[in-house]
Amino acid sequence: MEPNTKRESIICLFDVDGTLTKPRNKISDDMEDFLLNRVKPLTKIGLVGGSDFQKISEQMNGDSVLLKYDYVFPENGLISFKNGKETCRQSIQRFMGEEVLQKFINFVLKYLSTVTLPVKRGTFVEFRNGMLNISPIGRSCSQAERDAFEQYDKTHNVRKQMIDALKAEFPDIGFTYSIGGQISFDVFPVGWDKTYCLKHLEEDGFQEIHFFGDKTHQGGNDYEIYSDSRTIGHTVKNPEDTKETLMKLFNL
Ligand code: M1P
Repeated sequence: MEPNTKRESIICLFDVDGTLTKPRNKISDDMEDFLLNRVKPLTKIGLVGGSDFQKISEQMNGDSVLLKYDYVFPENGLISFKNGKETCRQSIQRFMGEEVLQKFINFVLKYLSTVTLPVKRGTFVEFRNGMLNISPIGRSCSQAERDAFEQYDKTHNVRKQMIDALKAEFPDIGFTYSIGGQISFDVFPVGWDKTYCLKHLEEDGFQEIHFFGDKTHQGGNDYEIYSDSRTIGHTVKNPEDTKETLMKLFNL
């Protein structure tokens, strides 16, 4: 890329966990220095993470992250910050409406009341800002119970069967279902993946939107934005690889 690239026309968007930081770690001083002092003078920079702002802030050395990066998009962009100011905030209840949401939750509770498992604990529906997290065993189970449920589910397909039942009951509700962890599955509106943040960039007229992520394979949470026609996707293995990719891209 030309060294005199116009900063206003290009943006580099970064996934956080695994891309700028080691998984569940803080960004290293070296990586932060590189991004802010070598990359930022050449391109706008933004963060798009699946987790909430508090988690992003912890990993990126505190709330000053809002001033260091031109854009910060927690929860895939349901919350949006531009130049340190909040510009947008979306939630599942605002989007779906109470009536629909409650019909859905009531069905979930009814369905779960018919499911018998080796053990069952509490907190079966966790209401988050941008999604419902549903756990047949209950989120308050112990680590040993969590591990046991994961094994049990591999042969009994409790979560898969429940998702099939939800799809059959609510064919037009517009939800996506994702089994990402051990004991639960996530439910969120179609399109509320990382591509959601791109709508906040529309009016800023970028000619190139580069995205860097480590989970760009199908099923990974970077897949949709990585393969979106509006972005130029870069798969990276870890923060060091992100740095190398940026050095090649900007001739650093
Ligand atoms: O990151 C993957 C998943 O991790 C947790 O799942 P579980 O508690 O089932 O292991 C949840 O935070 C879930 O939302 C998330 O997708």
